Amino acid sequence: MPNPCPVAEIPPQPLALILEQSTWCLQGLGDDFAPTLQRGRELLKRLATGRIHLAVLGQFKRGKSTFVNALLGEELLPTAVVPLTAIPTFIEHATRPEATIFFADDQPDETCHPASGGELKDFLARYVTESANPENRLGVARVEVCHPAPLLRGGLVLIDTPGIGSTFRHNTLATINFLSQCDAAIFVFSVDPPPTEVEIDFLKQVQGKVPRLFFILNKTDYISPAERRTARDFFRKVLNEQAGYPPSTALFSLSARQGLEARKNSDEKLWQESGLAALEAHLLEFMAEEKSRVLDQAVRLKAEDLLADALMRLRLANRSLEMPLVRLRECLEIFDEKLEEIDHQLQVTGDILAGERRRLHEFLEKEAGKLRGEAEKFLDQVIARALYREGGQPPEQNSVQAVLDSAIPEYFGKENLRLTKLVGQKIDQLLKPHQTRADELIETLRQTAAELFAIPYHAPRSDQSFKIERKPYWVTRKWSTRLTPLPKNLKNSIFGGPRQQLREQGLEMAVSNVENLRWALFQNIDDSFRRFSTQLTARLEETKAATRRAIATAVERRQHQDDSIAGERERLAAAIAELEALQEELQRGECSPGRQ
Ligand SMILES: Nc1nc2c(ncn2[C@@H]2O[C@H](COP(=O)(O)OP(=O)(O)O)[C@@H](O)[C@H]2O)c(=O)[nH]1
Ligand SMILES: [Mg+2]
Repeated sequence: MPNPCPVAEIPPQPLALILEQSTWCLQGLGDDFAPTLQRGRELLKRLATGRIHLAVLGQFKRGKSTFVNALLGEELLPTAVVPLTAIPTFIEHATRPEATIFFADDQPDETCHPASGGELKDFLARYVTESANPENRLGVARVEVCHPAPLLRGGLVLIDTPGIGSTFRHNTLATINFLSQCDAAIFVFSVDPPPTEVEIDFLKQVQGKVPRLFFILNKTDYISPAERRTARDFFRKVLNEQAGYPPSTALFSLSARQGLEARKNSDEKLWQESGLAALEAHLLEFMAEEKSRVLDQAVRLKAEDLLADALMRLRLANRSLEMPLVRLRECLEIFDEKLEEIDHQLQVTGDILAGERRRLHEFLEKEAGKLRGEAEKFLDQVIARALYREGGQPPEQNSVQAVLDSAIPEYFGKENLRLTKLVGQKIDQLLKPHQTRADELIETLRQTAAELFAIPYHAPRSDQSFKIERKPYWVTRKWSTRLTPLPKNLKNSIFGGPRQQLREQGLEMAVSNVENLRWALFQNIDDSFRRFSTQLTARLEETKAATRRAIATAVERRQHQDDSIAGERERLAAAIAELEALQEELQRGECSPGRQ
């Protein structure tokens, strides 16, 4: 057996270079290799544009948006002394600034291609400020901004998040859920209030949920340089003693306001003094180290599979050209029988999946029914309590409305998270065995071909399954909280007075909010199943077509005594040698010290 990790004397070639050479080689192999070539190009692109999601977290008014603005070098995101609406903003690199608003329901996205910097700022303010979009009535789910800031050039995606523990408590929950999809986070404290209970509670919950967490102590311009040291030690101590973070945890003192001023006036000295220069350097270092390590690992495994797949098909074609024609025809027949068997199994899988989907719908109906009952009870109690507080007075609709405005988003926000997670787990649980089975089917196909034609077989090393790459998703939804105004002179009667009517409206509200939630989850189930089936069929078809074509083309040529066979074999042998060398280079890189 060859040594899997030969000692590297010459440093291995960079992964991007190996991939580039592979795509050149694949390019010369004709249309049959077009999908493989495409995959190679995608891997190269992924290496070049690999993204790291960095969330900026903290309680409201700590200076999160000011800090992001300082990094961008302009006052783009709205900042305010009052809390802003609960909408996360994703900022990624592009040469031209641009912003897109995504809505929670079916409204089409809205994009702004600004002619000036001020235009983009005004556009954003229309959607993410409390004054322009109170309580997020417009139903914005997410904002994406493209910006030319050099810091973002390497694939850093900054995410300005709504404050934890602010107006709606479920923001905190949504933040924690969302964190698992981020690569790193910066938590912003500010020197004016000492760490609050909300902050400490949040940080305790976050431990271990995000791979890398940095801390910032903002607004240091309020205090003298001597006090900064004391403040930093104090925050470190609290972080350690109350939230359980190690004493060595990175904590950067800075003034986002000064940083922003420095950037706006191109004042390098102030940029250094503001503390932002040190933080920016740290971020760049983090990006360089972490990003390349994680990406290199993932792309390398995929590249190995891609080369192994291309090599297998080239060897298959080569062997088909040299094999006795009778034996070749026999092999093709056996292979076609195997294909039929696989088609049959695919059909069976399709039937089972349809059944699983039905059962999942039933499960959802049951959960929604349960929730409907609980929500009705909950809202009835909330309204009854609000009415009780008013004693014998005629019910004041505005005060009941205020109670509902805060209770409904919190209650349904929590239920939304719970059910989305539950249904997501069920979908994963149901699809997982089919995914494994589909991977097995594809491998059986390749293995059969390898055995029939006596060529080496390489089991895939990267995770081949159909993982759908998602952008971090912030769970927000518009909940119905509005009471219909009661007629002014409505009196108590046997058909129910104003109290009775308010309680009935509460029940209707419970039903309609649960229905919204049920409908969104229903769509989610159907989407996941549809995507799964389409991808499964496409992948199997691609492997089938590619493998069979390599053999069938050879049969054709042999039957017609094609004169070009000798030349073709030479061409194939050259391509095989080239890809084998690249494969070896890839493996050498994987074993070389310094990686990992
Ligand atoms: N003095 C001072 N004020 C700041 C600093 N950073 C932010 N602020 C102010 O704090 C308030 C809240 O800032 P904002 O960025 O909207 O906070 P967010 O809610 O955490 O996004 C605004 O009035 C900012 O001008 C800072 O470094 N120093
Ligand atoms: Mg903000």
